[in-house]
Amino acid sequence: MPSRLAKIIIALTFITGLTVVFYIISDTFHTYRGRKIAHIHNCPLNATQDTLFLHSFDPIATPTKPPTDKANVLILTPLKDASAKLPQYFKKLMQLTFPKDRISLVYLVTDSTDNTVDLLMKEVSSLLNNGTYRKISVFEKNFQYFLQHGSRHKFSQQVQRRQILAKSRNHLLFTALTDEDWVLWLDVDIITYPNTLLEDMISFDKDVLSANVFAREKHTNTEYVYDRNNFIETKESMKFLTTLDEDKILVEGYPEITTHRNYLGDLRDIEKDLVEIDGVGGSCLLVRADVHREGGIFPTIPIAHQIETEGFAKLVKKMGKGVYGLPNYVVYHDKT
Ligand SMILES: Nc1nc2c(ncn2[C@@H]2O[C@H](COP(=O)(O)OP(=O)(O)OP(=O)(O)O)[C@@H](O)[C@H]2O)c(=O)[nH]1
Ligand SMILES: [Mg+2]
Repeated sequence: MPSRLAKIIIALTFITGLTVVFYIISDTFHTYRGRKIAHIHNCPLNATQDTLFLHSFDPIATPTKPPTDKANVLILTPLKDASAKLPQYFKKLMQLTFPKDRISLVYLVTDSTDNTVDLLMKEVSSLLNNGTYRKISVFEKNFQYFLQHGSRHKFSQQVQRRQILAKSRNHLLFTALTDEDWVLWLDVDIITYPNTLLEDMISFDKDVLSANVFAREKHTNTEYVYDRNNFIETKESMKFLTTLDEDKILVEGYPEITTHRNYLGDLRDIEKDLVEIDGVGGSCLLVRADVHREGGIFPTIPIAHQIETEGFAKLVKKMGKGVYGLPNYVVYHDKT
């Protein structure tokens, strides 16, 4: 039988052993829990050695560039009172050579007083017989914005018209964009373009890229520059901008304002495939989808005196994105 002293020594040894084991377990557990909680609640933007471990919790994968032959494209077209233009738009769209199973098509119709929605549904149904698109969706929303007949091109209407168009583009974008790699903004009245439009524009691999938009006179077939929102600032235009009140909004193509800018349209036939530009139109505009995800939207209030698509260009340039135009890659706007 152990003596009383021996019993006390055995008991003390057992208790000390238990304490040490508990300490080791609790320290490990505490440290693990501490890290996990700290990482989840205080996730630093730039990973350091210490925090690399937490990135296994990050559900957003590091973007990797898909090869061109795997890229998915979202084609977005806002629509209003567009029934007269839809047949030609879809006829042309079906001729695109880009694989249909990597094309998503999404439409937003707002404040239409004609049968745009009905006709759109018919066109979309016949598209479904033409090949398997990745996704086709149609949305409708009303802003209660109705212009008087014939006043769409009036200078006095332009700021409000473009603000509503900016809202429409933003709603369309936020509703439509999921996992696509590229977004092509294509207006319903762009009636002629190469069938290889998507392959051609994607191959330049730019953040934002606009085609050169022209129109043809009906009788003479003479071509003229249509979209002056694809512009390039000059020394004079930059000086002019400094004279404006902060909230002044500029629009192009109106004799009421001389902005002193150069236009992509006037650079047609120069010996360059690509030029950097400062404003863009949305008629035929390819955007790397991450540019939108990172904050590239269509401003309804002026950014550097521009809203909607030109405001988008100003905004994304401030974000450090590259904005380019294709002087020799011409698409045609319907003669309105
Ligand atoms: N959802 C929506 N789409 C619109 C609205 N206004 C125009 N659109 C569409 O947006 C695209 C560009 O509009 P346009 O009216 O052609 O703009 P624009 O090219 O500056 O003007 P035009 O020179 O008259 O062609 C087209 O696909 C139109 O159908 C609007 O208020 N809401
Ligand atoms: Mg148009």
